Amino acid sequence: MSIEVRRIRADEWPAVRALRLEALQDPVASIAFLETFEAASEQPDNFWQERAQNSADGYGAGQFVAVDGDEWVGTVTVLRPAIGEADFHNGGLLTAPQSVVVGVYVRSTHRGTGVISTLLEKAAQWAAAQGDTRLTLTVHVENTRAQAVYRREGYAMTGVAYTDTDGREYEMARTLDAADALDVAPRRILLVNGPNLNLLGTREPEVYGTATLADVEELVTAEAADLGFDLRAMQSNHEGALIDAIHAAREDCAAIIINPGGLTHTSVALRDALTGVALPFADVHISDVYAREEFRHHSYLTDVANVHVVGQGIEGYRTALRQLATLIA
Ligand code: CA2
Repeated sequence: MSIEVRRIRADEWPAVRALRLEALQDPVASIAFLETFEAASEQPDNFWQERAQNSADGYGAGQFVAVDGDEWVGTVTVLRPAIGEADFHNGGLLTAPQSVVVGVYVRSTHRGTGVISTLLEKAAQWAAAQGDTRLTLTVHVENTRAQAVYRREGYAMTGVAYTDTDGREYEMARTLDAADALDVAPRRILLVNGPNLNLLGTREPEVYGTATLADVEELVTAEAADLGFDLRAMQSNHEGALIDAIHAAREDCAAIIINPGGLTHTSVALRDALTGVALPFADVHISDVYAREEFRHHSYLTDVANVHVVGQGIEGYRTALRQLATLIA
């Protein structure tokens, strides 16, 4: 049996709903859930679409599924309430980053096969990769089988108990450290080129040279491969699209190389996106901006960039990548 555990995609919401409804009808598993089959089955499509969307992308929540062939046989979701948000177990506000495991389910045909262990491991890796240091869950006091599974997976009773609609629940927790994230440490780099860089090689060769954007992407892809990294390249003339790509990199990239084009000199939003995702990044400029007009001397990125390269033509991307690679190797 070869089981793959992976994060769901947003367009898989019908399968998310089907598995959830299956879990809620399972007399053994349903004890673990805080909603009823009846209530869940009445939810409209957009409820499931939103739920899948929220846990398919970004770093606020992640839902993972165990897939056997093309059948979904298990799932786990990790919720990551932000610091300052309500701590839904302890009342009060969260004061430290921590993730909460919810919605654990393995289809009866696959129980006792190690699927739960792989799912929980994936949950822990993902949470650790987001920088969380503690993973908690709650388990029904009568669900001794699940308690034993969680104990085997490194969770211990915290001594905290709650009473909710289903009765009494114990809280269990495990700590996470950087080593937990190692297996999922991405070996991918995002290359971002901003407005007008699609015109490279077509105009102003005296400033930007004759190489095209495709040449840049090819050069960086080859250099990244030599250094053991995959490269994802994107270019956009739209600030929001660049910001979305930067946010998405949080999910699966180790670092970012960016030439923000003219936005270098104007965009606080781009600066906030780059500092927000907290990935190491290189700020690259083909021309020597300091030898050009005064307005190109100021950058919103230089002081927060890990690597800053100017005036080396498109070779500057290679320089930036090599320097960046030393920081993430
Ligand atoms: O030197 C760089 O790489 C720049 O980031 C390029 C930006 C410029 O606004 C920055 O000050 C410095 C402009 C990119 C426009 O690229 C073109 C390429 C060929 C033809 C026309 C524009």
